Amino acid sequence: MSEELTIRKIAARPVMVPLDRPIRTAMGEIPAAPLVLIDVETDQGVTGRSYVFAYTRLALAPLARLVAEVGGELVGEAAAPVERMRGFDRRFRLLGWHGLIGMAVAGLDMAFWDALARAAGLPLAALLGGMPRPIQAYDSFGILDPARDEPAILASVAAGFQGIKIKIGGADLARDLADVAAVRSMIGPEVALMVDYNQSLDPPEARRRIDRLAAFDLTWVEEPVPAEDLAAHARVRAGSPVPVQTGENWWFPRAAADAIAAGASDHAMLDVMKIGGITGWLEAAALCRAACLPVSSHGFIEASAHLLAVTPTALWLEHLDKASPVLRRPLAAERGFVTARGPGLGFDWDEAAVARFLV
Ligand code: SMN
Ligand code: MG
Repeated sequence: MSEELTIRKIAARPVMVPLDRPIRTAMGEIPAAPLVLIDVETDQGVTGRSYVFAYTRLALAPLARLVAEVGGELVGEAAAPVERMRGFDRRFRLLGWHGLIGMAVAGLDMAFWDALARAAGLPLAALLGGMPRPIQAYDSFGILDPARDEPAILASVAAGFQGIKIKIGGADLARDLADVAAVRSMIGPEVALMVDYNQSLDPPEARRRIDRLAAFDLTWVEEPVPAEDLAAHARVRAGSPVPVQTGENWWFPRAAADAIAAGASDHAMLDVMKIGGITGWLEAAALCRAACLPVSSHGFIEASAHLLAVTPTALWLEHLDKASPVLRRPLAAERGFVTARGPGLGFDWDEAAVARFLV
């Protein structure tokens, strides 16, 4: 067996992927998923793949360009993610790497890990020393129109999901209460219910609303206040009758360490892109374990299923699908559980669909 994989070529393709359910949040709507599809070809014939999510179409072309430019500098280097991460830390230390740079770095990291696991003929979870195992998933909804969305929520519960998340905060407390009450009565007392404010409140308003929502037995209240304001999260959390969840906007493991130190959250919700790829997730998961924080995932179903399988304090996988239309064999939930699949991260592009959605 050869000792290393050498990067031959890195391609980045921007696509706009239609969403079954547009992502409606208190801070704006995402009608379709702007994704950059990354292919890392190696001299050994193995190709590593990943995708990153640009949130807004405005960021899509610049992100694809950045992945290609950063990738261009790596030709001839080993597809060794920990080594490459060390190189990125030097390369971008002066600029700083929140934002697009960090997204590009994370996407490349994921593709390198995919290549390594494929070269070993293993699912990523197995390469990391674990085993793919069923992870309980909650189905993730946006801001609701309760009458219109009731069939979809009932269908999720009928399909076996043991948790449902909705977004709230688009209007006043009365509307939050009405939406939460409606969903609690649709799903019954046994199914977990989470709510997500997407950073839309200030601490006093957050406490006022959470105190009233507590009657609905919520599993967590997510990002009630701006994500980077760790002190505000800590203030809301102190004495909150509902556990606070945050983390999808932690950029790299350092931000996880800062949030833990600030006592900002009862839970951790890691986004494999913003946390710094597979390498960043593993470091953040170790911090969360040491701090006894349960870890759930944010988006990126395929990679998260592998990572939660090796995360000591794994709790929930967020079932929020952005990529299925461009994947050859989309990873589906079964009776409310998602089990990672190999080889590698376990996906290949449906090239006909990619051609249709290419920007
Ligand atoms: C979310 C926000 C933006 C895009 C995707 C998902 C969200 C969540 O906060 O938790 O699902
Ligand atoms: Mg969220």
